Amino acid sequence: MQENNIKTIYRSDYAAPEYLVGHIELTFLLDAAQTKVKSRLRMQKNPESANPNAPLVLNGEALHLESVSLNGVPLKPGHYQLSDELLTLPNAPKVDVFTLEIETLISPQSNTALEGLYLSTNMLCTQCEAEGFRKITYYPDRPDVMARFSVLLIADKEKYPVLLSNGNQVSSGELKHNRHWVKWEDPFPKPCYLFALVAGQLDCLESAYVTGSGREVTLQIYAETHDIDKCEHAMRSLEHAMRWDEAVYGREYDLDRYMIVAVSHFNMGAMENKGLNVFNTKFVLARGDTATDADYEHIEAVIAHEYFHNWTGNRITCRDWFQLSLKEGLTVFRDQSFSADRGSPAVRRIEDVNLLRTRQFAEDAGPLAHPVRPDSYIEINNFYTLTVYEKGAEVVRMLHTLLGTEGFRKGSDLYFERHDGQAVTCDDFVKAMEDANQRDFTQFRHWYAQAGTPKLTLKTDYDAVAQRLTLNVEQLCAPTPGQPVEQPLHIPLKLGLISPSGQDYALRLEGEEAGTTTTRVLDVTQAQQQFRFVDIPEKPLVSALRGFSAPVTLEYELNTEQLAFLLAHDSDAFNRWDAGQRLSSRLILNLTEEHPAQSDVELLIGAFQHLLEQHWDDLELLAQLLTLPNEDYLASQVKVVDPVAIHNARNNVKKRIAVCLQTDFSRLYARHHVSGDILLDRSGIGRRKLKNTCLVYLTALDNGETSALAAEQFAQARTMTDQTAALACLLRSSAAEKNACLEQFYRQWENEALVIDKWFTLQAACPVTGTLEHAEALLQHAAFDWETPNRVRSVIGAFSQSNAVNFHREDGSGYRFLADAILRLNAINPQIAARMLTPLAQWRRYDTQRQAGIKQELERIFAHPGLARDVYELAQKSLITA
Ligand code: B3K
Ligand code: ZN
Repeated sequence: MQENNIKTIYRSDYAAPEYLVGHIELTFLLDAAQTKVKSRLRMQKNPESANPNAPLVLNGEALHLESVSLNGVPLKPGHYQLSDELLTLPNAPKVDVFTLEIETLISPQSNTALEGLYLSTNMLCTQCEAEGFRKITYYPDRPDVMARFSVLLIADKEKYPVLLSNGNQVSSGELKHNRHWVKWEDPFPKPCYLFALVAGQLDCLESAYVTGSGREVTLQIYAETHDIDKCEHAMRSLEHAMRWDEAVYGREYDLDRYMIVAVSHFNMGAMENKGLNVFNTKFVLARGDTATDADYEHIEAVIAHEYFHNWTGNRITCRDWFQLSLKEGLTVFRDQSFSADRGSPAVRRIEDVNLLRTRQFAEDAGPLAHPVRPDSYIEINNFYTLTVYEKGAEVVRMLHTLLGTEGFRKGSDLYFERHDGQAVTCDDFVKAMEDANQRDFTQFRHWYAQAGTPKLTLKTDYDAVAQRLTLNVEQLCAPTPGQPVEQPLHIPLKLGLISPSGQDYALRLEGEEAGTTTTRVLDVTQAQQQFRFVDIPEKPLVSALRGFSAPVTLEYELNTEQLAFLLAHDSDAFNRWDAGQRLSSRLILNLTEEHPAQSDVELLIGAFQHLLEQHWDDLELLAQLLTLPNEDYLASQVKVVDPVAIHNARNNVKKRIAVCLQTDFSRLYARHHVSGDILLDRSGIGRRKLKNTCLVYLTALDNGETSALAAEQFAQARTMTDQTAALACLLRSSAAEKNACLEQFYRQWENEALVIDKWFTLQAACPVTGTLEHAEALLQHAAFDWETPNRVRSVIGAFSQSNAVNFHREDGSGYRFLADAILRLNAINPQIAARMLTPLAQWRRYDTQRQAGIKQELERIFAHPGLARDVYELAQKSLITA
């Protein structure tokens, strides 16, 4: 346990900064072992400060302070106070502008937490969000202090030929002792979390872009030499994202250069530093033979996400970290809309909702639940959560649904016009949406304040004589510990009514004129509400929550026939898929309770057969419709989760489907499998997704013939999609070839770190018995490295988050494995350690034996001396008794 430095920060304690920084001049004498940082700040007392006598307080951690001077006069230690986290100057000027100069020493190569300035392979780079800048120099490290940055980088010419920072390169030159320098200036004032520098031996892929208004921008992607041939897709993605933001939001890029650097040691996906994005290599590098179709898709989405932050995050930033969703929720919504426009909107929506419903809903129902705009935190890095990101995006999407595309655009235009160059709040965003559309979103704002997933219950009453359907809607907001009474939310309920012959009825509420609309949005605002639809000649089925119009759980009783009917007929692709998921979940979960459900199996198989007989333009969508709900989703449908029973039941259903539809799957596989296929366009992606879905079913039969099919695909694959899909199927089967294939894969890709990550993941996530021992052995593999987050995620993350059946072994050994890893990571990289802890927070969902096993490990973690703040907070909150 760790008790020093544990302090809870409250949103209600927000106060304007005491001092402002107009300009900061940074000089770095770069060296991996020891870097000298000189900072020269032009500062002034904030005229809006509530406390005119407050001292000047600067944040700083793990810094060696060399000197401080004020207006050119060196300060003696008596003139300031220094603690582990703060540098305080009680007598800083209260009125005049003054200059503060500070020199510090830092050691990038010993920085394994990868926050601040650190060494990744041979490259020096930074990560400052949320509070990493304080590990570089003493500074008011908070997002509402915005300053102009000038940065001078000095380094050895051979080790660090490329020297990058934010903004524009203004000059450069040579120095003696084989050193050189480059000076950068960023004309846009920014919070220090957006500062970045990169130094190293890097190659560059360059492209020219002209904005809608004619500004010429140089686009550059930097990577290590052997990776530069894998940057084309990222470049094309960036160009598409830039064009899209111009067309959809009217936003152009604002500097002469846009740089992206791919680094192999990175705590998360990427970082939107102004003009100089730093990326995890995983979200930049792609070549058909090294990256899967899913990788291509994720790269495009993350490149777009970071680019979109230039307006939603950088030009307009957050006032404080409680407002994180202001930039993250909005930017995720923007990247989701972009991806939908680029590919199959239905499939993208299905993927996004799947993530939300399985992972975010679980977070929102567990001990780590918090509102989209949290009220308190101990370690802000713990709040880069699915709730802030994914639920935050759903909240923005609901505003879009309520206002329509035009109204939303009016709102975003006003937001950009009003707040450009400012640090603002979630409330400011909603206010702009309201003011631009003369709407009142007072009630809607509760979405930002209330944690928990609301439940929406629908009941219908059909009056055949009056040809009227009455829809009774009830909303129930989950009580969250420590939260006052929950208020009813403003929920956009998008729906349609489907006739017995499968047609959508025109929707007219009582008292309205007749119209032709077949899908509409109802404003649900009360705890209980009634809607009456007229002119409905026959009893319809409700297609509720079309496109998943609100992040809620839906209770609407439908029998299996009705679900099969919706799967076949709903005009809303998302709801078609959802009906299929509900239908197959019911079947699988019945099996765990050992109810024979032969008729239901037949029903599902009939529904699948019907799908297979239709003509499909969107093969990806067909593949989604044929995929059984994942184990996380199934787990979310039951009160007490038995991961082994769920896994087995799902497998059983999969096998029964495979047996019945073997001929269809084989035929479909043969039709869409093109040996040696490398087509990376949409049609290629759809074909591969569909035929690999067929392969999953076929190999579930686990016979010599199906193993041979997978082995052949593996051997002939020219795309990483086909190679890994085949290998995953082989590893799950009893195929004799599997070890040889694993071996071959390793030898083939030994020098491609990202592919070797896949090699680790495929094994750690494999549901066969004995994977725990295998994962333990993987940690001893020469290529495993505790200091590389991607590698840690590829084994420990994959095992604990994508392998429920092994992780939840009844003897508790899976939990022990994870806890050991967390404690080891605690000393190396607290952010990664804390990320790994989240599966343990879910302990209340399991049976008593598993609960005890998990709790025991949580307690062991919590009792560990020297726990980092990140791990401390999550362990402590997970253990709080409800
Ligand atoms: N803003 C960064 C995340 C920073 C995480 C700090 N622990 C990436 C993104 O959301 O775009
Ligand atoms: Zn983001």
